[in-house]
Amino acid sequence: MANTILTGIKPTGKLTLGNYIGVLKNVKDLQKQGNTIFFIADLHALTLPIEPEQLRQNSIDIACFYLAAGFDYENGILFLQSQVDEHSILNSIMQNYMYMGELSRMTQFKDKASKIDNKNGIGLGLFTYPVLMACDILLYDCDIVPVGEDQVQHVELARNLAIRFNNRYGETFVVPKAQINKVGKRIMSLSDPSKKMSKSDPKGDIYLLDDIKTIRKKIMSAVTDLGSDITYDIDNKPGISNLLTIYASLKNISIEEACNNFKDCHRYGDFKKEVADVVCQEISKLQERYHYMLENKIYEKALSIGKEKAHQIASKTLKRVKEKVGLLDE
Ligand code: ATP
Ligand code: LTN
Repeated sequence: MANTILTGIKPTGKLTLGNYIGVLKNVKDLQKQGNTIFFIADLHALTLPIEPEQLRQNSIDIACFYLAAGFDYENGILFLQSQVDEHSILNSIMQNYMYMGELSRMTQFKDKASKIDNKNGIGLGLFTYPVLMACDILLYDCDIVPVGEDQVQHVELARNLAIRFNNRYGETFVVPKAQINKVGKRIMSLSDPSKKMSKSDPKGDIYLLDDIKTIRKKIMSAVTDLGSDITYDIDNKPGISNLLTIYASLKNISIEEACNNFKDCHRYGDFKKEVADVVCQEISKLQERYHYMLENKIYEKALSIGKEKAHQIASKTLKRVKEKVGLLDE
């Protein structure tokens, strides 16, 4: 049987080059590898304060970017998490099988909670985030969850939860596995290459909707390291290594091949110009397709078909779970 591949992006802010390289860029290839289910994790975006209008706009943007990246919604499923009620219902069942100790060890929780000044004002949803994320995954019997490196810990938790539930009630859930990119699993900030490029913590990062001139400028002024050789060395040359990763992943080549392309280059400026060319070319094509999806409202059709298809699958899983735990179904 074909694999089921599922992933989500939360509409917390404007999408970055990190999101593109980590997930969006692979959408087309993933679709060749199995049944694909992609969604917009809008309920997850509520775990930190966000303006309603911003949330709505970000959600539409993500749908358009999935489509612009080449997602074929007739042969896969694209939907909004909040429009498929089964996510929330399964969440209220599964939270009883996840332990507080496990949740408090999650790096994302510790990281995001540490940035909130008022420690009494940390929402419960931020803490229980991985339960809902596990439900997103388990509802669709999916085998593979392609994510950036930062999300692997959450997928592991979903895996443990599935195994725990199956042990208690018998085979119910497919046990999922995270899949990370060989190149580009963690794109770093251009202004501080010790930090992840992240849409909710802007650090001079490249946004997919930045104008092309701005993107070029940001790359040309990216923080680099001492020396002038173009070599991959995360510890001593984090800035250059990050630019090499961006270059290699957009050109679909290995880091070794990328280094080889620049073995005779001894000027950071020349190297950055080539990286900028590659990024600008790719992003300008993407932007063109994004505008097409937005202006022609293609996303509305994709989401409305996707919602129905997602509901069909999710309702079957939920029924199975309700039966197992002893909840009466009609
Ligand atoms: P936030 O800043 O709100 O935590 P984010 O930018 O990390 O968001 P998500 O919605 O959490 O974005 O991520 C969507 C997908 O993009 C995830 O699979 C995530 O791992 C991946 N991703 C995000 N940032 C990067 C990055 N810098 N490098 C590689 N992959 C990334
Ligand atoms: N937590 C993820 C978004 C997300 C997700 C999921 C990814 C929510 N539910 C299920 C994969 C599978 C993130 O922050 N990128």
